[in-house]
Amino acid sequence: MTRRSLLSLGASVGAGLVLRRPSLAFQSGPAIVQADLEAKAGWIPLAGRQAYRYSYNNQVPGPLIEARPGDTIRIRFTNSLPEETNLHFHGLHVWPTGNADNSFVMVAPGEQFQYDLPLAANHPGGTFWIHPHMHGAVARQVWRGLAAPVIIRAELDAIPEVKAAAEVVLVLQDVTLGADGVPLEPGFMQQMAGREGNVITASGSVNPTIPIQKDGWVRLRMGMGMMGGMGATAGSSNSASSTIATFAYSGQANHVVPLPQKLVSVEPFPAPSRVRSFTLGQSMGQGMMGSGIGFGINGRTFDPSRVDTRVRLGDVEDWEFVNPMMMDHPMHIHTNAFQIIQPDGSAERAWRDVVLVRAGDRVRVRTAFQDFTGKLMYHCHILDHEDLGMMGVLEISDEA
Ligand SMILES: [Cu+2]
Repeated sequence: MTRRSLLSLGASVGAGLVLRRPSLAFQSGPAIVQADLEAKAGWIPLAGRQAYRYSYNNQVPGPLIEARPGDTIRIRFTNSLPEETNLHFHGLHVWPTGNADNSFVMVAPGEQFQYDLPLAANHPGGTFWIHPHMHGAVARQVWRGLAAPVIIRAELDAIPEVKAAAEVVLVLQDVTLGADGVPLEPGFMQQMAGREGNVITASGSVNPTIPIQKDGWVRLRMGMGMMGGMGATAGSSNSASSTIATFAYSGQANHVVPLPQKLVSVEPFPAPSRVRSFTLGQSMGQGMMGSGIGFGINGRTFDPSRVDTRVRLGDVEDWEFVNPMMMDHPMHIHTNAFQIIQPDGSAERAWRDVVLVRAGDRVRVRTAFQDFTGKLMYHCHILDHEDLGMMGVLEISDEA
């Protein structure tokens, strides 16, 4: 690669793609992290043309929200879309009720809603994201562009070797535009398979170039949009590869930093008090297509007025997702992270908020219903499947 091409590639980096290094200026006490988010429809450049998108603050993806344990995230949300929407805070361990991560809230067009999310002092660090959770419209709204990254900085970020790395947030999104620049809605068969776009962006750009220092470390944080493309097991584009982003050397690190010897420890849960089984499948009922066929869990299509699973605050349970279908389903549980039970019966020492359950397979996860009571959701994160009804309501209460 010539110097000239390197320079021109360097100039193509999207604004804000490379974050500053996590600074030490983080020693002050808890704060209120306040942001104004406006969901709106409009024309935004995408892959060299104008595209009709839904955005937060005219940006696709939306602005990064960054907080620390103990902080309160306060979002003054305005819905300027021509339809109802709301916000879900994917992966955060916060109240699922009131004006926190409450997926039952619906914000009408022209309305405002203030979200308040107090983060506990022991909230884990990580990369999370905001997306709408408007049942029946989630896939379309995310497809049109609604997603924003959230970073919680905690003990992992304080490890010197981690702190020394340059940090890059890659929000991965895909969409297919029609000739008029409006995102194309897929047909029913594509919804069954999980829609896949032919334009793939990383933090809003097609194949952006990310400068990295020679001998330096880069820490990638990725937020995945549709979670589609894992849906079909046959005849899909899974076998095709696409370049999502390109790294190019730019400068030299002053000195070589070693990899950290240890990251953060993840403690195993105590033994579960109960094992539940969730079978993923098609179900009769009020399918979104009006055909009477929907997707469901344990034979039931999502109904926001029904509680499917009742658990007790503080309990540890194993949940087994059974997938007899011919397609994969990445399963997501709101509010409480989980650990995957491995073939030898031990719990993986890692926190997850989504687990991929492959066609014909079953996966067991272990979770604890900690800190928060209320109703929340668990669902397939192929958003078309969620919209088709592969979602249930969990109620956590402090009674038996
Ligand atoms: Cu699914």
